[in-house]
Amino acid sequence: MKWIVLVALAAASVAHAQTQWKLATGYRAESFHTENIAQFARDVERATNGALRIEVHPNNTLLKLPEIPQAVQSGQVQAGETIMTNMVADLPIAGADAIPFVVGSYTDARRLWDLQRPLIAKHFSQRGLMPLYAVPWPPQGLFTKSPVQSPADFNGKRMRTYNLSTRRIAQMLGAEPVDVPMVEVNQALAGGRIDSMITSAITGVENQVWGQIGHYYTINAWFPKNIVFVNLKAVEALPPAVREAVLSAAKEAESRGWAMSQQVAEASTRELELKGMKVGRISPSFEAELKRLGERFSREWVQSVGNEANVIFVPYYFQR
Ligand code: PCA
Repeated sequence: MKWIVLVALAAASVAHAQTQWKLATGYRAESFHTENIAQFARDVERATNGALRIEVHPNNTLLKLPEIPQAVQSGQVQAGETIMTNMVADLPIAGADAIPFVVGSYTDARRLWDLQRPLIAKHFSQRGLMPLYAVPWPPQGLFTKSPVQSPADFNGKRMRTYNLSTRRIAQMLGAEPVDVPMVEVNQALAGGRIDSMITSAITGVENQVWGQIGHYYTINAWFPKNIVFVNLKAVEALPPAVREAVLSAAKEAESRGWAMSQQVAEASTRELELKGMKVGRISPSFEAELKRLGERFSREWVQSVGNEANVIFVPYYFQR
């Protein structure tokens, strides 16, 4: 009996020395974002000699993508990843990177993130969260079953959306928004539930959309970012050296992730073409119409955010 108690005590003290975090994401393990997270977790484990282990749960297995921020906030899991624009209802400033045609390159995306980050950190900390790093998806392009010439071609058609921001854009185009998680796009297409979508080339590749969708227009509409974050109390509970190791691995994950995104952007657009899709530009008149829609979206967004929008966009345009 005594032995059993001793063994149990020893096991408890080992468990105490090693902290285990669960990190939930809604994207597939093979997704470049998730591969980057897995590398981050390995880096943390190595740098801390196993004092902190981060267990990655991809593909909506532990939590569905939209539930992740709340679950990390409540401490149900210690860490998570979401697409920042998913948080726009609760945190309007997070929607800054889904405003169409504001960010046109990775350099712009970087400048936007540098300006956004302090505000995001402030709002996250008010919610008991801490951002670790953010990585953009490749630019958002337009996938359509049939060729499109103007917003009229979306009338009565169903457009796949992935959050509030994309839903509003679909409505502005006159399409019916249909929410489909990223990992179910292929099924939705096969089931005839969607006719078009705005997302990255890599999302088209991951879902092998070429069987169902013929056209990809490189409209470069926006560069949404995924953000990896952690429960503030969980960070504060770490010994200082371990905390430092997390922050330094996060910094590396951020620069590695941006490089991956850029590399993936080119490779996946080529891949769509290789699979026989028509990849190209939209007509200048359609582009002009889309830009007007973008401006309308941006006015609505600024109204929903208020003054903080200026904190980001005054310097963003001023430094250009
Ligand atoms: N892929 C994700 C989000 C943005 C992107 O490029 C999706 O389609 O859900």
